[in-house]
Amino acid sequence: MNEERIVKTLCRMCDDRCGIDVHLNGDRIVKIEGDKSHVWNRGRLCIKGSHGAEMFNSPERLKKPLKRTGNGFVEIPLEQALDEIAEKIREIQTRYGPRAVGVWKGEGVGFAQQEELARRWIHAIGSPNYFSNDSACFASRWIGNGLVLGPQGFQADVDNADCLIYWGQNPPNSHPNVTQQINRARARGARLIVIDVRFTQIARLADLFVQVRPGTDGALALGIIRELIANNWLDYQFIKNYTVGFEALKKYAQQFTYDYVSRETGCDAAWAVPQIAREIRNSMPRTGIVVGNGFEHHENGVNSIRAVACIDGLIGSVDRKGGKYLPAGPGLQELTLYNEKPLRHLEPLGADRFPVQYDFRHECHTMTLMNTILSGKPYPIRAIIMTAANPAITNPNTRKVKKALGSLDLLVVRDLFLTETAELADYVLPAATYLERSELVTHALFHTLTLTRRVLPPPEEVQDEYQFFHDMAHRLGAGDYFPWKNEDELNRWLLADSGLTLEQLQEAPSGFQYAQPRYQKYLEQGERPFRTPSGKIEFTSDYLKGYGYSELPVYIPPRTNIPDPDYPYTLVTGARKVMYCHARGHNLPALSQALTAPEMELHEANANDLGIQEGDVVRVTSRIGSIKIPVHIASADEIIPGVVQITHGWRDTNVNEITLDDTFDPICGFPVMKSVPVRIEKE
Ligand SMILES: Nc1nc2c(c(=O)[nH]1)N[C@H]1C(S)=C(S)[C@@H](COP(=O)(O)OP(=O)(O)OC[C@H]3O[C@@H](n4cnc5c(=O)[nH]c(N)nc54)[C@H](O)[C@@H]3O)O[C@H]1N2
Ligand SMILES: Nc1nc2c(c(=O)[nH]1)N[C@H]1C(S)=C(S)[C@@H](COP(=O)(O)OP(=O)(O)OC[C@H]3O[C@@H](n4cnc5c(=O)[nH]c(N)nc54)[C@H](O)[C@@H]3O)O[C@H]1N2
Ligand code: SF4
Ligand SMILES: [Mo]
Repeated sequence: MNEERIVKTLCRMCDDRCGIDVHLNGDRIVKIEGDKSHVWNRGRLCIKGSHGAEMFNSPERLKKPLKRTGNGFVEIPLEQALDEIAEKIREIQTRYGPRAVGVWKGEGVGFAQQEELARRWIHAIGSPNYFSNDSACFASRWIGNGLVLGPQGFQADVDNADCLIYWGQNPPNSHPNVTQQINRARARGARLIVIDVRFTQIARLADLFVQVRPGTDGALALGIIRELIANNWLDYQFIKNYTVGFEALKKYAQQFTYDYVSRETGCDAAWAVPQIAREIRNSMPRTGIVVGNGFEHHENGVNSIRAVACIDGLIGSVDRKGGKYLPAGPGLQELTLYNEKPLRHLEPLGADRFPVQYDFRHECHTMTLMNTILSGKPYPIRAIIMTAANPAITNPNTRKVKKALGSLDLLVVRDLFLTETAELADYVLPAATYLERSELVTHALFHTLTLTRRVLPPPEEVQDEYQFFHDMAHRLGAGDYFPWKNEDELNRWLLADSGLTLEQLQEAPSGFQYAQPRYQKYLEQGERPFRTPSGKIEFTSDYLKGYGYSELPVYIPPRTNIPDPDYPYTLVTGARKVMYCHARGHNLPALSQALTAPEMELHEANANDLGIQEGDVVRVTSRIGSIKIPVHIASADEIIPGVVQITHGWRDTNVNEITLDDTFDPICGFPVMKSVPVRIEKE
């Protein structure tokens, strides 16, 4: 009989990176438990993490490459699949030019190393067309914060904050460990403010909950700015020495009176604004403000995020203990080729219309991609190599996504399962899971670096991300960019300048602490300590002005504030459910049993108007289509009247069939997935 053994590594069922103990019996994973010694999750796991073995052992997991034929998919050997794919890529690049091929990385492999491999590969073969789930995730927060503070990884220092503001984020569902951090902070007396359109789980813990209409956070933030300025609750020394644009912001914020903010947000601003401002003043500078995905899917997201980041500058919480802290990175080598082989002259797709997105993220625009595939304009894109993404469920306007991806000359999908997107592919390649690869993962807030373990080798014809991009680059004459024989060699190279070794990391399976926290680093960094164009915190941005945008974080009311008689409701999507990560997990019994069906949250007053009872099926129609879905009636105050919420990720009731792919935040190009005008009818 085999003895049970435990291997420590990190969970990647979502991107939260909890420490896990993987229990093995021989070469079988029998269970996964939380790593009690891990600084982040301290032994806890969410339901997804503790069922990682179910995904790993799933009978539905792909183990062989599939090729589409006239009779559907057939299994073919890996080497043949790679040869044929490389040949097709060569043909397409010869016929249409190098940029006719793109790569698309999804949330399934997270960010950092695996993302950088995809970026490296596409540049190595001469195309600038890198796409990812980032076009609808987190990039707009990066840009909004980056425009004000500089594009670095500022994070709320939750463990040391005296006041925490969770704004458009619900950690119990999306970041369970953050909830524990918040609980610990509250136990030592920190205050908690939550601002959301829904009375969420985190709102239930809050000292102060403020409910706003979708897409109106910018108005509230500017109202708070006005209040802070009017009361002199500011860090004048910091403003004087380290910021630009204060007078212009002060002048602009004057319009954000209680009346105006109340009208826009729907909250009682005369009550909410002074209370929030006073809480901020009482904890200054130990105020940790977190903005979530709730800000991102609106036409005014970046400017709303900028307005919130301005508060950090006004109260001098930037890089302060308990404020908006800037942790040090581990100093890994750069895998991407943007410096070595910049390809902007090849017109990365969407960079002309959304140059800020490209400047900050070196990322193309997935909604433009769908139109480009279908129209051939501004130039043909005929092949997409996709890994760890399922945009046939997760991108807006999924009917168009399916049409576009299905019409490519070559679609290759690397996944663990035959997803809705994989079903459109010419080749489906089975991918290694997080338990079958080894990568360097940073928990910046704790300054730890972890080398994740290859708990088991992948099955014979299943490749990790590195091996795939390596083999493909070598077949396409770009092997020089992928000189490392395997992931271990790559990891060693990544560490070369960091002063760390693989061996050191191997000896610290729950993470190696590479640095100690240090605050106010800007004091030591001369005249231009922040990475903005001016080197200071930018309340106004000349850079944005240069592209024709407003220099101020202006608030433009969302269109949904004036209801369209044909589409009188505002659809918010994507509120996370703890058992699923986007379209993932729905095929795993333990997770799907925890929540068996999607539903639409509807305010009880609206339900009464429409004559709808709990569980009734309604038709929800936007200007691009309809879906049918059962209703959950939210009691008064749980959701704002006139607003409905549907979570994405379901195959048969896919809300992204009705989200819009042609209405964008003008700065970052994000689609409106949280302010979609819809009509609701009882079926
Ligand atoms: N279980 C699980 N965890 C996940 C994911 C998952 O799919 N499942 N996805 C991961 C990913 S990729 C991401 S990006 C993060 C996202 O993580 P979060 O940002 O934490 O997303 P949510 O927890 O859904 O919180 C979004 C909140 O915004 C609110 N909201 C919507 N519109 C508005 C608005 O206009 N203003 C305000 N103030 N609030 C608004 C919603 O009601 C919701 O409560 O979660 C990550 N974690
Ligand atoms: N309406 C609406 N839509 C949204 C959102 C919203 O709030 N509302 N949120 C958006 C956000 S924030 C995001 S991040 C996107 C996410 O969108 P996607 O990137 O499409 O994310 P997933 O649906 O999780 O798809 C990940 C895929 O990776 C596969 N996978 C898992 N592990 C591995 C691995 O190790 N290797 C490989 N190769 N594949 C793996 C999974 O099986 C799954 O099919 O969705 C967006 N879509
Ligand atoms: S939050 Fe859950 S799914 Fe995400 S890493 Fe932690 S245990 Fe895994
Ligand atoms: Mo995301």
